[in-house]
Amino acid sequence: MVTADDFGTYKTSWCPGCGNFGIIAAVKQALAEEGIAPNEALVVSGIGQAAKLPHYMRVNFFNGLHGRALPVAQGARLANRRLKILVTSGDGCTYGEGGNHFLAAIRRNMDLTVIVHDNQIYGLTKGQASPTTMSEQVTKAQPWGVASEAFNPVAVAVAMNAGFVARGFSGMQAHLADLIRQAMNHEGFALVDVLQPCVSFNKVNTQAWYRERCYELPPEHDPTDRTAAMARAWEFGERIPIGVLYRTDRPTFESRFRHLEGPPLAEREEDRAALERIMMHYA
Ligand SMILES: Cc1ncc(C[n+]2csc(CCOP(=O)(O)OP(=O)(O)O)c2C)c(N)n1
Ligand code: SF4
Repeated sequence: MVTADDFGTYKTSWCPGCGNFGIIAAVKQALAEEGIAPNEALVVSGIGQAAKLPHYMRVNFFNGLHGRALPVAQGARLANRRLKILVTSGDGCTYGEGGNHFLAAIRRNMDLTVIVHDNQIYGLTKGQASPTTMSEQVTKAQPWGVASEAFNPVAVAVAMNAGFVARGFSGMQAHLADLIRQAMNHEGFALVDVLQPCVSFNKVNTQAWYRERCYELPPEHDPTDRTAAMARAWEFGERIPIGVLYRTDRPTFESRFRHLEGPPLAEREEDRAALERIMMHYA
């Protein structure tokens, strides 16, 4: 039986009270509840405080560059479909520098669970606005307030017909672990945008701010109803719905390639003679 303890407990460099603690606990809990052992999972991240998550787990992991977790994860997915692949990175990494990769990955629809630690700020680089920082919010780098509208990742994902779109809160670990489990069981691109406080650099969207606003989607919410999902996705202010906003089935990128059928590429013998014949075309 796999337990959360199998993923280890390590000293971190996160600030006491950071939402990353709730997220890492939920990730371990979800993997354990699904019976996925450390050697059966791969966690890919970019750069940032959130992206340190796999450093603090006993699991296969890879750090891409800032904004580049998704290209690495997609390559890994093509090479080894036996691994359960999770992507964990920040809102800056995923929606800012990695914004185009985010859009491309939704279009492609590979089987990945993408967990975005959305603290609405750049934490690692000490408090500049991220794409999800609220308009007019004052930060250390934007002393007159953010002059752009905030990016709404869940609305964009619903608009692009992403197969699974959820929103969680780091302060509700059991609920978040359940969302991550559902995302892992969805075949295709699954987004879990997780609201989390950054106690050091975001003095507006605090633990109390989120706790006052976050409410669980009512049972009558139908996640297959795209219009209803879009309406809930735009609810962000006095009330913020958490749960599975939207889900739909779409063919995965992997299922469109016949040569990916059978054993994972990582386990196949390469055909050097065929490779040499191909290379000769370019000689
Ligand atoms: C290509 C590149 N651009 C910028 C940076 C600097 N940088 C590192 S982390 C970061 C922002 C981190 O914010 P976020 O992704 O939201 O994660 P957090 O630290 O808040 O968890 C930036 C701008 C970098 N390392 N590489
Ligand atoms: S700076 Fe913010 S995001 Fe980074 S560890 Fe501290 S509280 Fe967490």
